[in-house]
Amino acid sequence: MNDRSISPDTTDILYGIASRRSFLKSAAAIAVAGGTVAACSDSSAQKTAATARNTSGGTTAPHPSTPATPVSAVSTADQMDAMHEAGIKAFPARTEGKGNQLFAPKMDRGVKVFELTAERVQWETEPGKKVEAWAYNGQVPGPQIRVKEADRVRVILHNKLSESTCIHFHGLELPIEMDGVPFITQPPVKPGQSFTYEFTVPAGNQGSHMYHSHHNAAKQVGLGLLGAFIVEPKRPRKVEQVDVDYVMILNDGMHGYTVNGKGFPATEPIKAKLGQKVRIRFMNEGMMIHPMHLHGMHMTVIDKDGWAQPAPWKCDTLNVAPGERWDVVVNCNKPGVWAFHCHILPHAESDHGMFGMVTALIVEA
Ligand SMILES: [Cu+2]
Repeated sequence: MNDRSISPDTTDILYGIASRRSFLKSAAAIAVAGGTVAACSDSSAQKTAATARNTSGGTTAPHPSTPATPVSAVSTADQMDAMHEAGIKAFPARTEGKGNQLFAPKMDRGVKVFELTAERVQWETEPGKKVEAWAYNGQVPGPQIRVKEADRVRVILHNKLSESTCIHFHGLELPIEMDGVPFITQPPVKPGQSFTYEFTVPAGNQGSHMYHSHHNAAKQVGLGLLGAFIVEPKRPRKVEQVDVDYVMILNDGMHGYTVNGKGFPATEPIKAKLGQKVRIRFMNEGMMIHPMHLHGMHMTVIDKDGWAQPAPWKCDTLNVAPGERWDVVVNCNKPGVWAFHCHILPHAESDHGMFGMVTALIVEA
């Protein structure tokens, strides 16, 4: 087990291991481009990088030693800007693995059957940053379950982890024996065991819900045992007739600040055409609040935890607390690439540029 992945220090969460690595790379490249290093060995690159980092305004870096050649404020600013630019230009960066993929059920005499295997995998959260994940079917977030009000559903859980686990269906109002809380409603599902959950989705319980581990959850959900459970209504309201339906799951555990299991620049942009309506289903599986801010256009809030709001209301920053789901609709009436990020700024940007909970809404003209 990679110790760092289960007990990261704050610096790793804030700056990210890969960010540091790519910082070293870009700082070395800048040094070469600027003619300050003629032939660049690893150690000289790191020295240059360390000098650049120490003068970049970071508060956690050791006190800078006096560089041989004084670095002017302009070149320091240029170095920082180059790192910021490189991050933006890399977006959306390719990484291995995609979470939250739509899960097609198998049908068994009218029952929608979803089989989930919980197991350890390696997960790339941003380019070059591989972490240990505990995942359903190899995905973080787990595959997206989408059913309809009043559907009969069977979820078969196989535990291939080294710990017991279980699944709680967060937001669904189920019979108590299907609630998925060890020692309250069921025994834990031990390593090597399986457990079958089966229920009828109650009428009126539509909306954006979640499924996740409810056993040693700070670790298990933090490592990736979570997913979206969406219940489509039998009769959709006019307000929810949209062109794009996007699930955005936030997390802040051992993988750092992530949107659908990835950190910027590996996050996925939301794409729409001018004039289209986009529904965003925010879900917070983390342990911190995340006020999500969209630039350029407002969001109309229609649902909280799957329940319709008394009347839709507007905002541009929406606080999403742990366990909450908020559904909003954006009328995409302004073309461009609009930044979309958590507004707790250390979740989104550092000296090295944007990272973590940052993505974009791209409105194509
Ligand atoms: Cu945040």
